[in-house]
This record gives sequence, structure tokens and C-alpha cells, in this order.
Amino acid sequence: MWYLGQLLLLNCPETILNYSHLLFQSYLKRFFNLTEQEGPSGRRGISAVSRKLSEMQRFFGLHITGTLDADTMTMMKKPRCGVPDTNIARFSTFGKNLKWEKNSLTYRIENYTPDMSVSEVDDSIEKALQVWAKVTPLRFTRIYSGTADIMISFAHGDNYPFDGPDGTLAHAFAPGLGIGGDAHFDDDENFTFRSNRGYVLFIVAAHEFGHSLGLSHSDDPGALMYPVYSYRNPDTFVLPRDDVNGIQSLYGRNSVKDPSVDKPQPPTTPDACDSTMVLDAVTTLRGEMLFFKDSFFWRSYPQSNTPQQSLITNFWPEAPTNIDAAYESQQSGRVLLFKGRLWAFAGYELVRGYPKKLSSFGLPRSVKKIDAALYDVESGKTLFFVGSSYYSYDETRKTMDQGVPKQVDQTFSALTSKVTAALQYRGFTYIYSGPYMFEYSLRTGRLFRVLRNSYFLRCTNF
Ligand SMILES: [Ca+2]
Ligand SMILES: [Ca+2]
Ligand SMILES: [Ca+2]
Ligand SMILES: [Zn+2]
Ligand SMILES: [Zn+2]
Repeated sequence: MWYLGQLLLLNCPETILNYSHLLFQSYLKRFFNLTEQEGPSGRRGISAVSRKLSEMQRFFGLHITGTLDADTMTMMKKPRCGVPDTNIARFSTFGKNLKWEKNSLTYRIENYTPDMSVSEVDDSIEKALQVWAKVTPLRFTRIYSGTADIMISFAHGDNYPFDGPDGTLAHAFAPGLGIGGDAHFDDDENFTFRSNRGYVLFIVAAHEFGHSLGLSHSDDPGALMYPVYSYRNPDTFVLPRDDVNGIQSLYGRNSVKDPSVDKPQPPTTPDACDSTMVLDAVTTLRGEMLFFKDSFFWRSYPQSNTPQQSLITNFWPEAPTNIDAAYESQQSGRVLLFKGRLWAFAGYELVRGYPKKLSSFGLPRSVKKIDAALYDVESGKTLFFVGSSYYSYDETRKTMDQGVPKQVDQTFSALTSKVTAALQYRGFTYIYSGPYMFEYSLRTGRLFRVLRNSYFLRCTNF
């Protein structure tokens, strides 16, 4: 019998220096196979920790420093799965042989969480298994007594204890006899049916069942098998392409034709190296730049080489996806996201009273959607691009300027097609249009360069 998570065993008592020391050492031990060093913290000990920190930073697309910086610390505090991140790749498996040798599997729900009704738990578990059944020949049958292939419980007696609220949410064992395939949920969590407060059981379970079927973690931030939890709407969830590729590499495709014609295709994660990409929106946020595309955004901070890609809902569970425009209000310290209406966030929290209508900004009621927004530091005004014209809004007086809208090409020479996104950064004004990005001085109107949308995203995949 093979135990997934042998690496999880914390069998050496530790001297705890402080909280962060405990957190990062145990995090690296649990998820990146950091082994205990002999003797006091000698040179070898330090470099092993540093190497594991680099490995973790690479896996999560963080700036690779080998030291415990603030971003690494933030990542370690995120709620996640209890299975280690051993392979650094897009989807990965525990090995071609670690799979079920049959397509008909049984499952049994041994006990329940008090957080949800029995029928909500049953429904979440059933739907989570169907996520995998839809794209493979696998079929799942529920049993109510005896031993099922996949035993599901909210209380467990294995060697891998949970850690109280947050941190590790659940874990599961790779295919095999006995505990193999079983999934355990940390009942110290607040599981929910479909709220963005607490953890959606359907999402956590669907991820764990990926392990039960033989998948390991993926470093694709859009994958269900990414180790960190993000809220996703259970009513619209479609298994991402990376996970479909992973599970089909083990079991093949579903041979039964799906009768629903217009079923949504598996979503793919946007690629910074795609020179034809058209970004949805861009904005600054406290000295960083955020680039939005579909359900994702990249975050670029000055000291980092590679922007970090995340699901939008990983930062703002209440935010819309496929947004129209975004900007940072430096007066209020908020980030504003537009999709038909407008959402304002202070930190990760949706500001009370939002989302609001566009007319609350003083935009005419005929404007149903804006294409891009840009905050100009020098004038303290925000420009809203709508078709071939733009409006300007005074952030201090909180009123729309007189004499608007103006024509875009009167201010921005050579810009003849629709604005798709806009940003001001380090004194330059960047107007995105289709796959291109135009670099201007807003004050003189001079056009400096024409670049691609991916210019700031630094494609490193040569
Ligand atoms: Ca089992
Ligand atoms: Ca926990
Ligand atoms: Ca846009
Ligand atoms: Zn996992
Ligand atoms: Zn367990």
C-alpha cells in the first residue's frame, strides 16, 4: 500500500523560535519535502532551506529570492490542500501506474459537517465526482455501508492531523487499497454550499477527488489542481483544460457523447507569451501593475522579474470576471473594477454599497459599458473611454468635467481603433488597442512607441 503524503510526517520535535519560523519551516517540510538537517543550523542547513524556498517561489511564480520575503509569507498563509507540491509542472500525476484499474468506483460518505445540511453535502460530493466523470470513462456509485473505494469523512484517524481553522483544508490519498482514494476534510473549516464566505465544499472536494483518482498538484494558477484554494462559483464551474488533460492522460476520454450541444469548453489560462493577446483591463495598485484577462490577472511589482498570475477571485472573491475596465483611485486608495456596473475594493473587501451603476459617476445613462479607464496623476482626473470618445472625471471634486465627451484621436494621435485598456505608469500613458499598446506623454500628446499587450508581462518562455 502506498501512502500519498509520506512526506507529510512531522516526526521530529521542533524547537520553535517564533511563529514565522514555525510556519515557514513546517510549510516547506509539509509541502516541499524539506528534511531535517543534522546538527545545529550550519551552512548546509541554511542552504537547504533557501533552496526549498526558491523551489516554492518558482512553483507559485513568485520572485525567486531564496529568502522569506513578504510575498512568500503571504502565499504560505493562504488556505490550501494538505497534499505536497512535489512536481513542478503543469498537471502532474503520482505516476502512470498509480491509477484505478477499473472505471466503476464506489464512494461512501461516512459522516457530515454541521456547517451544511445533509442534502447540501450529498449534492456537493456528487457534483464534485461528476466533474471528473464528465470528461473520462469513470463512473461513481454511492454505497451506504461497507468499504467503498473512496471513503469520505469529516473526521479522520490517520497520521496526518489537521491544523484547526484555515491552513490545510483537506487531503486525499492516491488510488490504492484501504486508505487509497479516501478523502478527508478538516471539520474546523467553515464549509459552504455556494457562498463566497467560508470554503465551497464542492470546490474543495472536486480538487481532493483529483488526488483520489491519481492527479498530483499543478502549477497552473487556473487549474483545479492548483494547491491554493480560490472561490469559484459552483453553478458555473467548468473543469479547466489543464485538469482535463491531466485526468485524460490517466483514463482517456469520455466515450459517451454529451447530448448538450452548447456545453462550455474547458477554460485555459491566459499565456503571457501570446503576442495576439488583448487584455481586458490594466491598472496600478500601490506601485504595482495589474493586468486583467478573463478570470485572471497578473500582478507585476517593480522588484520582480516575472509577474505573478492569479485568479481574480483569489484576491477579491466578490469581483466580476472578464471585466471591462479598471483603475486605482489614489484619492480613496481603492481599486475600481467595471463590468457594466462598478465595484470598489478597499484591500480585499468590497466597499459597502457596491456594485453601483455607471451613472453614479455622472456618466450619461446611455453609456452601458466603458472600454477602459485611466487615472492621470498630474491632473487628478480619471478618463473613461467609451467607443471613439472619452469622458474626464475630477476625482477631487467628484464631478464629470464640462465639455465631454472628447474624441480619443484628438488627444491621442494615431489612435484610430477602439481603446481596450489604459494605464499610467512612471509618467507615461499607455493606451491599449487590440493587441497593440501605444506609449504617450499625456501632457505633450507625443507618441513614443508602439508595443504589444504583453510588453510588461515579460514572456520568459523562449
Ligand atoms: Ca479507499
Ligand atoms: Ca485547517
Ligand atoms: Ca477593456
Ligand atoms: Zn491537493
Ligand atoms: Zn486524513
